[in-house]
Amino acid sequence: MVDLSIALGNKLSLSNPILTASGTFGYGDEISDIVDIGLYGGIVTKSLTLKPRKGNPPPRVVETPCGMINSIGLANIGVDSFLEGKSEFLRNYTGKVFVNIAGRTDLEYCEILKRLTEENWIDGFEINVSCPNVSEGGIEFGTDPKILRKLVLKLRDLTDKFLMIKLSPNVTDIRILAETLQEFGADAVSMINTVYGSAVDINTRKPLINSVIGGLSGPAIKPIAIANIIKAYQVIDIPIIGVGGISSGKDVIEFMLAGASAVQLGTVHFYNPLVINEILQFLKEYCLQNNILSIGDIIGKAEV
Ligand code: RRO
Repeated sequence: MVDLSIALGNKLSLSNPILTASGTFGYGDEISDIVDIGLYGGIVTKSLTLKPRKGNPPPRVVETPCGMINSIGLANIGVDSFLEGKSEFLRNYTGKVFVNIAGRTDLEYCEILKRLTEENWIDGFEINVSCPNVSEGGIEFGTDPKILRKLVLKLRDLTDKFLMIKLSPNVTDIRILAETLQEFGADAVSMINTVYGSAVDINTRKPLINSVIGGLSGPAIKPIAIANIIKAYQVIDIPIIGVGGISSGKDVIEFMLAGASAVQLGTVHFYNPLVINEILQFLKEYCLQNNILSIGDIIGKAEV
């Protein structure tokens, strides 16, 4: 028997360390007839804003070597429709529910959190301060430690629920931001959001993505995620949730050795939606073969 459960600090635990990454799984219901979402430790919703958003004009997704670039532009149904239309489904979900929140201002982040924090079926929040694709309310919250501190303090005041903040790799030193989050009360840090990327059609000479620059995800960014996790693990004690190009059980082990307590699967869902089955099988076999009783024992054990 292998124990795949993971405690994320003292506020909550997961039945296994695998979550869905925001933006790749909608609100869980859309995909539930294809994937057994109960197999995940939890799901992270698409970012929610106060009002619904249509997002950026197409083309807003393009395939690249070992990855994809997106510029969705925070398309989402908005907090009211989320509460009306998705709560019944998510209330009956057996894993943990993390709602990802994005705002244009501190006030907007706070307003959304206030509306959601009383809902007993929501286990925690992922605060998106790292969207590369919007002109307001994206990455600027997550690149300046002073702005980040102000936001986290306000959000911490409003909820006792699990509060994780998703950081961008598009910064000089992620350690300073991770330390800021720990100091000002975050329960966890998720990293990394997508990496700035672009692509140009050599015949039309036009960018392959309408907004020209988008966010690169998929296996191409895995080494970037691992490097950032190794750096952050050296300076913080709160759990790190690893995300960025994970496509196999082997990748999950690598992220956990680097310092991640849990991980999120994103882009892999677009080409292998049933990957969770393979990953859980691999994790159990890896633990058995290496005499690991509890998978949590490997967190941060890379000899770096
Ligand atoms: O919606 C998006 O364009 C988007 C978001 Br909110 C994000 O956080 N990361 C990303 O790559 N795309």
